[in-house]
Amino acid sequence: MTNNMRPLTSMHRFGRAQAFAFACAGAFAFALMFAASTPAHAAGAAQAIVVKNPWVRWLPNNLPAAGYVTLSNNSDKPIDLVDVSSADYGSAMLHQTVSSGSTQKMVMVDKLTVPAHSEAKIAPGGYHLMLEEPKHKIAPGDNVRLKLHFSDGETVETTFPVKSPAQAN
Ligand SMILES: [Cu+2]
Repeated sequence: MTNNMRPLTSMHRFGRAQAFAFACAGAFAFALMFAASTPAHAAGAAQAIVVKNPWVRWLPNNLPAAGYVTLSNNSDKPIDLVDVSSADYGSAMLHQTVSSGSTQKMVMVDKLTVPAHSEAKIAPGGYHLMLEEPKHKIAPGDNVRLKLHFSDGETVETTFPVKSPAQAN
């Protein structure tokens, strides 16, 4: 137990960012330690984009599902989400819900900018990741994988828990 505690103590001298990068370097034990307090992110070098609160709203009767997520940009430059793909859906697109008068429609969007040191929310009523042509049966309680492609060349693949409209509140 004493041996286990020593690295934890020395880690307090690191800043949070350094500690986070350290976890990314592949130290599995540290990754586990930080799992509770840090958002989900892809493995590898320190990422400019961090993905938070991913989830998919499932609809019955083969209606399209919608993916929602908050994108946080830790870099000094704006970064665009430019594409979405999925191992679980044949079609994945970035859509935006727009109101004109009393009607709403959704339009395809070719990018979503995440401002430097800020966030962009893909959330109900605004943007969504339109998910169609499921490659296998997908139901609430499942997890699906979506890959987000960014203008800086990075891709982030993340697990999205699938929820029913009731679970999504
Ligand atoms: Cu849509």
